[in-house]
Amino acid sequence: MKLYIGNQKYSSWSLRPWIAMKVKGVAFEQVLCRFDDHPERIDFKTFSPTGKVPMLDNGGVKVWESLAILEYLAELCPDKGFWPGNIDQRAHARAISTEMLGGFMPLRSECPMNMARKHGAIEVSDGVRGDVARIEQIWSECLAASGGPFLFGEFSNADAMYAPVVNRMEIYLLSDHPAVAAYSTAMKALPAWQEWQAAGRAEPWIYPEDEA
Ligand SMILES: N[C@@H](CCC(=O)N[C@@H](CS)C(=O)NCC(=O)O)C(=O)O
Repeated sequence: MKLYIGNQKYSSWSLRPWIAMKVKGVAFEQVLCRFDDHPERIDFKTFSPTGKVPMLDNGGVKVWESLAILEYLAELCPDKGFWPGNIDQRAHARAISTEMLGGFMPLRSECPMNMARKHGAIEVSDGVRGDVARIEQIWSECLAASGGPFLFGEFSNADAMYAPVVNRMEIYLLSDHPAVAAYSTAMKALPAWQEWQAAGRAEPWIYPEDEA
């Protein structure tokens, strides 16, 4: 199984299936595809119909779109708990995952994920403040209901979808909500998180458009 990903410093969509596969112990080969115009750059259109990463290739079965990849993995490995086992929790997990996929545009555009950025506040819009408040609500409700340490207890696809937000909250000092602190501590303790972050920090390539 091959997972095509973008730069680990910046590619928040790539992080989602990558961290889920690592945490759940699904073996895969990763293919790093740089965003810039370097001569070694692989043209994303040669492997991905949308020209975007992430893209999973399982013996010729191609799945693109981060949430579709996570759904595929859940079906491929039904015993690994990619989604919560309880139907009510599963519905909730899918709802907040879809909310992440299609929403939070101000946060996503003004506060890009950046694994190597020094921590420091930036000026943000009311839209970002609204997104942060909604995410604080989602995380605090889920953690209160499940008891943590992840949104539905054990790590699930919902956590994969929100993983990049942990970085954004931290580097731009966006929240001092206790649920954000608790959730971030759990996420950052994962060996998979640490592996991704170390790889992102080791990348020498800087893209000004992703440096808020
Ligand atoms: N909705 C897509 C978004 C994918 C996406 O925007 N990927 C970015 C990297 S994080 C990308 O491939 N950008 C390259 C480009 O737009 O040329 C998903 O969930 O996978």
